[in-house]
Amino acid sequence: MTAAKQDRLKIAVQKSGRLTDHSLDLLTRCGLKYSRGRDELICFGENMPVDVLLVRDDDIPGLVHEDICDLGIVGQNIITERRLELTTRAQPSPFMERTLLDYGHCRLAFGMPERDDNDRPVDGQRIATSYPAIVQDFLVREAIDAQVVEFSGAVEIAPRLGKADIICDLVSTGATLKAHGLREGETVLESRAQLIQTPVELSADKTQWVERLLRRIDGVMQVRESKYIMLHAPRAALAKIRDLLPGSESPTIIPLEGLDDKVAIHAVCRETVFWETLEDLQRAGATSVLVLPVEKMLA
Ligand code: PRT
Ligand code: ZN
Repeated sequence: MTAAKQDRLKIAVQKSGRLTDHSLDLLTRCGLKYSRGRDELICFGENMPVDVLLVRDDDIPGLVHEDICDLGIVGQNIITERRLELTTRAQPSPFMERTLLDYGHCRLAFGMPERDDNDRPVDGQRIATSYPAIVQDFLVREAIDAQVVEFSGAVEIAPRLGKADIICDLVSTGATLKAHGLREGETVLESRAQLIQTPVELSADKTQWVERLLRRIDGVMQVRESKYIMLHAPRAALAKIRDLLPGSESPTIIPLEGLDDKVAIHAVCRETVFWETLEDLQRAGATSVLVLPVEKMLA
């Protein structure tokens, strides 16, 4: 392998699943242009020294822990499970947990049969889950004497099969639990996608690229919610209008030629701008209100 090749960053991303499109879109928005290898397992970065490995999500923490990949994008559910597993094997920091991303939201929660009045397991119950380490950790912390039954898939059917009393699984809308006659109980872990980094120290070049990528990721996430608002406002209503602008710290106030009692206000709003806000602004005296998308932002 040439030195140049060794210095390319390798990022592991889910090959095909709920995180795939979001993760590839994020990297594209960070400026990465790539071509897909013939085996469809590697995307070669064309304009940055960054290659993307497409793998099963469960393999990502291991690839990063073993320093086969420098970075990985995967759900906190899998990161936490793997971290707990490795920590019990005396590997205290198997990878560095870096930026939390704004997609892949779900929660790991208990699901109980309707007849069970509790929201969490009680002593003596059996819990079916694909997250044995997280559930075991919860039981120890809460001093509950229940038994974890590991299931690799279709956890929801375990109670009906008589294999468990309750389950602990990922929930997003709750429809799957409902369809299996289960009620959602206590949440054990809130999860979204996160970037993890190898525990091994990176070369200076790679470190620079990682930090650059992280700054761009922050920029992309800020931009998703952000809007640029322009409006005209009576000077007298300035304070009220500034208060109404969602998530904007210091708007730019510009005088208007020939109009002493009015100013133009330009502001970046870092929160969703709803129609209701625009109507409130109008009621406060704002006119010529324009809301524009923000394409790129570097803090
Ligand atoms: O093939 P590979 O192993 O890579 O994929 P996978 O099938 O293991 O994972 P995938 O693509 O289903 O999910 C990838 C990641 O998305 C998960 O690890 C979570 O971090 C995140 N995520 C977000 C979810 C959900 N939402 C989700 N709803 N992962 C799974 N689910 C499943 C859940 O297991 C249950 O079966 O959806 C069902 C519940 O959904 P609701 O909407 O009915 O509540
Ligand atoms: Zn998986």
